Amino acid sequence: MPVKKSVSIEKLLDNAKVKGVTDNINREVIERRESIPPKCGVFLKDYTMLNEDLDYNFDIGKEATKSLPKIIKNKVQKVIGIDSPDESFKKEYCKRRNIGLVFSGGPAPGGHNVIAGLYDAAKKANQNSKIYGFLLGPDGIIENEAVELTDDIVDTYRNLGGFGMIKTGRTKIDTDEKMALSRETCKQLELDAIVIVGGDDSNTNAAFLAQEMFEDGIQVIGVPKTIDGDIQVRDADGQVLCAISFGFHTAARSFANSIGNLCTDSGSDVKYWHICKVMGRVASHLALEVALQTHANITLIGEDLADYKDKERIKRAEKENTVDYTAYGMTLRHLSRLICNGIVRRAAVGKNHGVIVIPEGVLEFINEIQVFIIKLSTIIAEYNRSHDTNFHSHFPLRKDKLNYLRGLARRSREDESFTVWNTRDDDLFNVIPAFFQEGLLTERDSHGNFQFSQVETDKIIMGLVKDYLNILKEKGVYKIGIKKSYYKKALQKEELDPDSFGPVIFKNYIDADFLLVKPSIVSIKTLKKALVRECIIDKDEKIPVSIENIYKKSVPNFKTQTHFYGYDGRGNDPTRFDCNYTYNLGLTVFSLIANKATGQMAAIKNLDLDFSKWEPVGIPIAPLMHLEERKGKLALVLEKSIVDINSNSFRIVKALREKWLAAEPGEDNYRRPGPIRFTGKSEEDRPITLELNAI
Ligand code: FBP
Repeated sequence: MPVKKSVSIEKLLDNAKVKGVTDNINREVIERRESIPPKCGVFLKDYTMLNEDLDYNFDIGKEATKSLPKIIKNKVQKVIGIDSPDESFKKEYCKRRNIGLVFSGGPAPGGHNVIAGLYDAAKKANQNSKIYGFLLGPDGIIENEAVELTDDIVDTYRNLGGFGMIKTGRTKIDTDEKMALSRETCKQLELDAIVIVGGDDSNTNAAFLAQEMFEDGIQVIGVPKTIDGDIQVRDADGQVLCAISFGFHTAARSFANSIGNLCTDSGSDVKYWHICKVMGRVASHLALEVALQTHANITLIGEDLADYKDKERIKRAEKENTVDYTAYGMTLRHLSRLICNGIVRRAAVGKNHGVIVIPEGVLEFINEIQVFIIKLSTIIAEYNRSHDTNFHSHFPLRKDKLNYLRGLARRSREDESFTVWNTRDDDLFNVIPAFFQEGLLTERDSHGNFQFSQVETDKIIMGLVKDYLNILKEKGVYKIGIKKSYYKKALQKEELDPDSFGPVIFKNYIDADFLLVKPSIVSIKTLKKALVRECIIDKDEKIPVSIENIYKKSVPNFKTQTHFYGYDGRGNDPTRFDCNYTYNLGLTVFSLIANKATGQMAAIKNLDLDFSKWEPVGIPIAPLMHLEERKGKLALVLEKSIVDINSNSFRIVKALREKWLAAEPGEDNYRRPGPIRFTGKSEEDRPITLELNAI
């Protein structure tokens, strides 16, 4: 046979087709880059102005009034489009400006469109305006590391995910020195305004910067970013101003696509429970949306666990005229029992497989864990404050950290006023698994937050679940149900009478579709004993092959695969909802700047309604701030929104929980969300949570 001469690699790499398919840029990217999102009605006009909307009220705290006097009286501002304002307005609106923008915290899909919206609006008003992107987060402001954005840079990232254009970081501008350096940067770049695109902590930062730079005439505007979805703003009367932060929809859809695929796999291969941890440092919004998108069999919602009340304990305590604080909130043990219950019930109808969704921050809602987190955060912060070195560098090993804690427990025995770590805390801490101790002692982020993404939440919960399932297996409670028709067929093949064996082996032979082996039969030995006792076989006879096989099929093997969904969803290209939302947030930012606002957060009202009803607004940040425990001390911060257990979305998930567990014969009730689609009409217009909460 003639040998075909292969083409040289140089020639191959030069081939047009090879070049096309190995290029960094594909059709999806080109389509995304070329697409300009629709603008809200007000932005179709040449100019915009702001109208104070006095229908919104806030419960303003004393501390916020004291610390943020220059911006505390800010009101909600509605953006209005205007065609032909007077000349002086036009002149001010279109004056040449220098604006700096920074990403702060974890990436969230849509950030690039905030820049694109701001850039387009600023350049439309004045071609000579400059937009600077600070590099690597707030460090870029402190160190004056900035890049002037150009058409080329901005066009490269339109509608694309990540924060790659200027990167991000988690530094906090929280000392006089960092503040002075930031002010210096603003002076050097002759900035008129700084835009901080970030989560609750970063918007808190924005408020303090706005206060600090008020006299300098530098405006500071925040933008609500975080995949966690925990920046949701309502006024004191519950009127919604910002229904969700940007990035949430994309991350949830991305997680849901993967988890939906696991539902399909689980129902096909029928041998694994897929354990899916999903991001969300504290609140369970992402898990809730994933539940609605996929109908996974079990979804934990942290806020729901915290709300649990053990009625029996409460009654018992009431009778004794005392209060049992442990009756409020679910314990880890109780939670593991509930999960086991779902697993055992599904197994009973032949489904020893399924999908469990666990929010990364769920432990924050478990009382006993929360106590440890607060105590250890206080200890670490106190150590860092009073020593030259950092707690984690001084005690790099777990055993050193444990020794330090033991020392504190000793101190508590000698000094009654020292209560932060006592002997009981130390004893309890020492019996938890090493990897979990490691997790609880992990370094806090620069805002003093506990980093849940570093903790193997799923491992902790599933460890307890596995232990208890083993107990249930030994007790003969955890069994796989055998379809009656299958059992009968198997026995008839061996010419045995199913009706004489059935009542001896199964506890529900007469009236069930799925047969459950009696709890007393937990081994081949006990199976034989039962058959001999009922004189179905002789002592010396072997168990019939089909009976032994059926028994073996009834013995569960709990096999899991664990998955973590977080960074992947954060890096996904944005959904159309997030593309449109963020582009209009960028336009709103410019409108706020051009109209002299400061200390405001750009937002879009009515996200739950049709796009034509979206209303760009500025929300005052200072009135939203309240005191919260951070690094062991009370600090003024923007409140995080957690899942409201009275919301429609949660109540609906709760009501459908049993259906989605599908612990009954028949198919599961999974939903296939499919991948994020930039074009086409098949994707929902907004998060399902938003749709439901708006009803
Ligand atoms: P932000 O609140 O900064 O947007 O970040 C959210 C988040 O993605 C959480 O869901 C997660 O717990 C955390 O960031 C992970 O942090 P890191 O990127 O530092 O690992």
